[in-house]
Order: sequence, then structure tokens, then C-alpha cells
Amino acid sequence: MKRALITGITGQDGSYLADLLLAKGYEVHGIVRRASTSNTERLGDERADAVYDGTATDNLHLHHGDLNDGLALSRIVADVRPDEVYNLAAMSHVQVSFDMPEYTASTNGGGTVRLLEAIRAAKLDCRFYQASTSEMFGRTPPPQHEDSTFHPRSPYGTSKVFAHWCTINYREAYDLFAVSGILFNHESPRRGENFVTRKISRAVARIKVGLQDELALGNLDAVRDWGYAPEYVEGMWLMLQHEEPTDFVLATGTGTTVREFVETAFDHAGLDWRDHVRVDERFQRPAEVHALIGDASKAHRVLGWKAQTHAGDLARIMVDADVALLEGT
Ligand code: NAP
Ligand code: F7E
Repeated sequence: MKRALITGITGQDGSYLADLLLAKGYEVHGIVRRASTSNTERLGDERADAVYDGTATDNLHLHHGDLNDGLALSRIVADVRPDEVYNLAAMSHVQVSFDMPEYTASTNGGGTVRLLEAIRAAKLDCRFYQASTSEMFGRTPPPQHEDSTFHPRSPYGTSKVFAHWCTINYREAYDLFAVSGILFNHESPRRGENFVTRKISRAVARIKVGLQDELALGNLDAVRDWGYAPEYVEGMWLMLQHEEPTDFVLATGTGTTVREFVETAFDHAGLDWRDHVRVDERFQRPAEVHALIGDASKAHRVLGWKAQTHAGDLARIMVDADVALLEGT
């Protein structure tokens, strides 16, 4: 039985990856940071409570830790001795990273080094996945692929470039099977509420049932390549099963503006977006990434991975899920 360690297991991707690996028969260990209220909703609070109580029936194990606490990371890595490590934890919100640049650098950049050092100190022969991002390309025009120039436009993007190069450095310096997955935006009903797709789908559902009338957004012209998160975590796993450690872009290859996503989401609920959406300067960023559209042909050729769900279907899946959530079904 393979053993995996996931940082960021309580996040969107971490929770889908845990589901995937448990279904494949893995023993799954996740690092959860301490919070004053529950942060295990995406894993299922009851399931997480059972893990903490020692009454769990599945193969999920949770450990308290934080990417800013190197000692805890070292202890967990040495105790668990995983075959595969997925480093998904991060301060992942681009706009917030402008308000918290030091924390972002420490968590996303320093945290990756702490984890890599913990693996090296434990002399672990494991495979390591780093959650890199299309935000590293920033100002480089699309289509962006594995060899495109990095020009990040936020503290988030710069911290991830550092972590990306640390991953490659540990591969070259210590022969660690370390892989960087450069993933374009991927969303789902489990997406955090302050990312634009979920903010839109949630607002559409709330407007539909009369709980809200207006939706304030920032730049409607930004172009993103939005895919479906469960398909992307499958891609992460495939990267670690490949015989060679090498980096991959995962993307749909289709660009959609925020405005087009809004229009599709409102249309799906039978609403006219122009009656409800207002542009608010507060959601504009000090430096914007205008267009990200990925070229994932390497992942298709080498791993057989291809995105199946594109932005239109994604908007409809997310609106349906938020309507169902409000209706309690
Ligand atoms: P997410 O939903 O924001 O989840 C982030 C996870 O990191 C959560 O489990 C969070 O814990 C945890 N975390 C945050 N700070 C931490 C710290 N200091 N120590 C330990 N854990 C910490 O992000 P996601 O969308 O699943 O993304 C997963 C990873 O992929 C991230 O590294 C992100 O930067 C990267 N990425 C995401 C996308 C995308 O479109 N989703 C694209 C490219 C790359 P709490 O639950 O307690 O907050
Ligand atoms: O913004 C624009 C905003 O915050 C998308 C993270 O997962 O993907 C994500 O980063 C676009 C931007 O995602 C609002 O200006 C307009 O152009 O949903 P977002 P992001 O910044 O692309 C990358 C790949 C990651 O790695 C990150 O971790 O939408 N936008 N109005 C808005 N964005 C937000 N959040 N809120 C608005 O009201």
C-alpha cells in the first residue's frame, strides 16, 4: 500500500486529491493547520472528527502542522515516511498577497524549502509534487507552456517562482524525484468563496432566491483558462507515476473573459447579468495578469492527460451546486 502526505489537504485541491488517493487504496496523511473553528469542511467534518477521535474507518490520517513551522514539518515527514508528498498548501489568493507579501513569501516560498529540507534530512526516497501556477507567467503573452518566460505580477506569483526553482534545484542537486505542476486556474463547487468563479456562482444562486441583488466585481476583461479541479488532481497523480521527474503544464487551452463567465453563469439561472453586476475599484489589483491560456500538449503527449471540462460547463456545474446548497439538497 502506498503512503501519501498532502499539505493543504483542507483546500479545494487537497480534498479532491485525498478522495482520489483513498479511492486508489493509498494510506493518506494530511497536514492541517490549527484554526479556532473547523477548517475540515471540504474533507467532511464528521470524517475529520472521526480521524481525530481515532474512530475513522477509512485510511485518512491528519496531523497538525504549518508550512511556517519547519520543526513540525520535519517531525511529520520523519514519522509518516511517505512514498509521495504533494505540496499543495499555500496562501493562494493573488489579491490578498499584495496585502501580506512577507507572509506569502514565507508560506509559499520558505514553506516549500522547509518541506524539501525535511525530506532531505529524513533521507527519504520519495516523490515530491510542487503546486506551481500559471501566475508565474504573469505578463508573458499566451499561449504559455513549460518553457515560457516567467514574469510574475504579484507577491503570490514571485513566491511561487521561488518554490518552482527550489523544486528543480532539489531534483538536480540531490537527485530527488521532484516535479513541478504548472497548473492554470481550476475551479469547482469546493472553490474558496473569494475567487472570482465561486464569487459569481454563489452570487447567482443568492440573487436567484432573493438573498442578494448586486454583485461587485473588479476587472471584467481579464482572460483566464478555467478547468475543473477533480481532473487536475488526477494530472498531479499522473506526474508522480511517470518514470522521469519532469515539469508539466495543465490547462484547457481555452481563454474566457471574466465577463463571459459572468454571462454564462447568469444566463444559466435565467438572469440578465447587466441588471446585477457593478464594477468596483476595490477588486482591481495593483498589477493585473491580463491573459493566461495554457498549452498542455506535453501533458497530453506524455501522460495522456487532457482537460474534459471547459469554462461554460464549469460555470453551469458551479451555479447548479450553489443553488442546490442554498436549497439544502
Ligand atoms: P486553497 O483552496 O486556497 O487551499 C490552500 C490550502 O493551504 C488549505 O488547505 C489551507 O489551509 C492551506 N494553508 C494555507 N496556509 C497554510 C500554512 N501556512 N500552513 C499549512 N497549510 C496552509 O488552494 P487550492 O485552490 O486548493 O490550490 C492548491 C495549491 O495549488 C496551492 O498551492 C495553490 O497556490 C496552487 N494552485 C492553485 C490553482 C487553482 O486554480 N486552484 C492553480 C495553480 C496553482 P486552510 O484550509 O486552513 O485555509
Ligand atoms: O481572479 C479577476 C481578477 O482571484 C481571476 C488562484 O487559484 O488562479 C487563481 O488566481 C481573475 C483576475 O484567480 C474579481 O482580477 C475580477 O484577473 O479568481 P481569481 P487568480 O488571480 O487567477 C491561479 C492560477 C493561482 O495559482 C491562484 O492560487 O478575475 N476578478 N473581479 C476578480 N477576482 C476576484 N478574486 N474577485 C473579484 O471580484
